[in-house]
Amino acid sequence: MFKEGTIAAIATAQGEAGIGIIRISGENSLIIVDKIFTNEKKMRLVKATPRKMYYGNIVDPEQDKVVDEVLVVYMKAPFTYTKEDIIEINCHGGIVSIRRILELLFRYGARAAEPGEFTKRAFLNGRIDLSQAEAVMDLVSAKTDKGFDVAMNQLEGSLSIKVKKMIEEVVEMLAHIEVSIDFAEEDIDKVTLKLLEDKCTKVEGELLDLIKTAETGKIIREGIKTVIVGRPNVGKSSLMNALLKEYRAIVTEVAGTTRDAIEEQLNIKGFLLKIVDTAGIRETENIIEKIGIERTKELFNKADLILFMIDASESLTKEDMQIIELIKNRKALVIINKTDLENKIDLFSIKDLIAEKKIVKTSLKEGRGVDKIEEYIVNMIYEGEVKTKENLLLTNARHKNALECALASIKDALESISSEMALDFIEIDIRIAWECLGEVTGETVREDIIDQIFSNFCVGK
Ligand SMILES: Nc1nc2c(ncn2[C@@H]2O[C@H](COP(=O)(O)OP(=O)(O)OP(=O)(O)O)[C@@H](O)[C@H]2O)c(=O)[nH]1
Ligand SMILES: [Mg+2]
Repeated sequence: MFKEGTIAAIATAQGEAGIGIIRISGENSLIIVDKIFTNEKKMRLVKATPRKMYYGNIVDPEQDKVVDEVLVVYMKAPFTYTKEDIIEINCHGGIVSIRRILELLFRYGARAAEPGEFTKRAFLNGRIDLSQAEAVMDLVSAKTDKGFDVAMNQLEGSLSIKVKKMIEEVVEMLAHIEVSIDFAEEDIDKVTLKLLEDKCTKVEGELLDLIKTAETGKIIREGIKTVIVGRPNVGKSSLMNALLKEYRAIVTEVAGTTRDAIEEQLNIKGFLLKIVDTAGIRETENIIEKIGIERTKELFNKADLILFMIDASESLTKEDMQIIELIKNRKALVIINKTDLENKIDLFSIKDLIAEKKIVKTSLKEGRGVDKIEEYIVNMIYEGEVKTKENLLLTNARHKNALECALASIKDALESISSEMALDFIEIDIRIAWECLGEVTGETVREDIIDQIFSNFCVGK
């Protein structure tokens, strides 16, 4: 799990830029960079004062050639991101300078950092726990303010503190049970079933509160996957364009205009919406259109939200009925478009068909109703949200699974308690709850899982 060595990688984004930063971490950082750094005073970097920036050149000693003009800063272990010695080289942005400096670093003993290896070291060296390390990745990839704020909160330890408190409560129970079993004969304050029941009920409540936030949390982190579906020509692409406020998808009066799915991301009042405009669903012999419709069906199955559009100027068709059948158990909004034309739709019969689903009427031609759709989406997100003062939301499926596993074990324990089982029996359930909770912070998580989590990071983070 822990790979030795001094690692180096570009820490800034690749491409043309004012500066690029190369980060080096590990016990040989100073020795390695000292070999390729020089300045007017012929200073030795091994004598550098920590956290002070030094101006100079990176040189290729074999060719006695200046590679780039740089600023170098040394940060001394353990007060660094990884708790190891770190050096950052600020060079000119652009791929050539960075590549050349990295090659020199590799020549003199560093190796290329794996994805997420800096943050992994911060975790393995005990500076942050696993949920905080995961928050680092969320911060970097956040697309909205809300997503960033929630990740920042997690990095600061809001989730860790909460979970650690539950771990403490669980460990306390385990210790009390063990003492009571081991010293059954002695006159000590033994655990009672009542006491265990109270404590387990408390933890159960805390777990439930946290798990409740997961739905909103997922949406904030990953965005809402939304698809626009409907028959050809009802105005799906027109809606896509209206939401994006740009002419993105081709709109024509020809049925079957959109053949391939068009995916875009947009920000609705701080929330990320991943929206797909699809090929209209109908029977067709056209091979391209057929493939497009198959795609639509796939996207439909994966969506968090379906925007189902019908045409007010035509009565419902067989295709409409098929889609109505498909959205029955899904989160969906029904959009009746083209309300500027003569109405051919019987609203009452539709209401019967779609039961409790909301309906919004639009005329995209006249620009009416799009704000209602946006409002519906934002309300839908807030519906699931438990109001928390702090931005503490479960955004990560891994955390949610671990907490659900802890909850199930606590429920088992409560059941054993109510049927007055032996203490060692109850202890087993509580121990499993402890293991599940520890997966969130990384205390009890398996090595291969840790490796897998960090492999999703970007290089240099
Ligand atoms: N009268 C009227 N026409 C509309 C409205 N919305 C869209 N249209 C027109 O309807 C036609 C089809 O619109 P699109 O947005 O291409 O429809 P689509 O559902 O994407 O169609 P396909 O890609 O073929 O499945 C175009 O000529 C639009 O200008 C509306 O509210 N009222
Ligand atoms: Mg279209």
